[in-house]
Amino acid sequence: MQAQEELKELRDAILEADDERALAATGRLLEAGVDPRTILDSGMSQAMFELGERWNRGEVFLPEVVAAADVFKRCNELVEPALLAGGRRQPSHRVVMATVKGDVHDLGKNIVGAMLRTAGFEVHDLGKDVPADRLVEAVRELEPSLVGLSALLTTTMLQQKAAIQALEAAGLRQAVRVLVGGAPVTGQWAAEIGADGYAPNAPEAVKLALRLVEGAAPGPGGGAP
Ligand code: B12
Repeated sequence: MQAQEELKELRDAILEADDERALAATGRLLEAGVDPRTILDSGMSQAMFELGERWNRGEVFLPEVVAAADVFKRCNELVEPALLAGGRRQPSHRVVMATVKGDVHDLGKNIVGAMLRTAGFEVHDLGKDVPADRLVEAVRELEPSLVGLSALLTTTMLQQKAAIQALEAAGLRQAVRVLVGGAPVTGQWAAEIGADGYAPNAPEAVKLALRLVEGAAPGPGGGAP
């Protein structure tokens, strides 16, 4: 099978929440030497995007989405080691990633974290549904160069603002660059809440992160910006 057909097979299998087929397609794509980023972007993420469209049209319901997200995670377990194996491994800047409070969507955050790791960042993932005070605590302790905040709901986008305000209140805002992302997030929103940048997807997030830390020396605290 050609890579394009195999990617379609992967998308179809995720949409049908058929884990056996999805894992087999992922395995074949990796064996064929297809770039793991292509598998993530053109295969797995596209399937979730299509699923969202179907959800909007009322063609699928929550249980189907839960099942597909589960298959996505299992495929990601195969892809992530391949992604990391191809990445740069030198010590670099530290990043703290989190999905904000009230939000349990973590597939996109995980991809961004994995791609940052391949670009040489040291990523500390706080998980999902992370309250601002836990983020503040982690920033104080880990002294990262960057913070990445993911939000997938229009309601939880507000928590990105709350997190930035909490960093400000703790006197830590100047010490880190804050990146925001997630399907409903825009550059305009990022500017409005005083974030340092927004990226629409993982490859762009890596470019942005590299740009933001450019010129800052990596150090024990992950490099001060
Ligand atoms: C999968 C999914 C779920 C899964 C999540 C599983 C998981 N472990 O993540 C489950 C079933 C749990 C779920 C639950 C809900 N969901 Co939901 N979900 C989705 C769906 C279909 C796909 C999201 C996804 O994983 N996409 C694939 C990943 C790879 O893409 P991504 O997350 O956008 O990430 C990329 C970029 O955004 C960016 N990025 C992401 N984070 C970051 C961070 C930084 C710093 C940067 C720079 C970039 C970046 O890079 C990523 C990689 O390229 C979306 C539809 C959609 N179009 O987004 C709805 C969607 C987000 N959900 C929606 C809703 C309503 C819900 C529920 C409220 C449903 C309910 N009634 O319970 C709950 C909310 C639960 C909660 N409190 O969070 C709505 C949101 C509507 C809105 N405007 O607010 C959507 C849009 C679907 C719809 N009907 O329109 N959901």
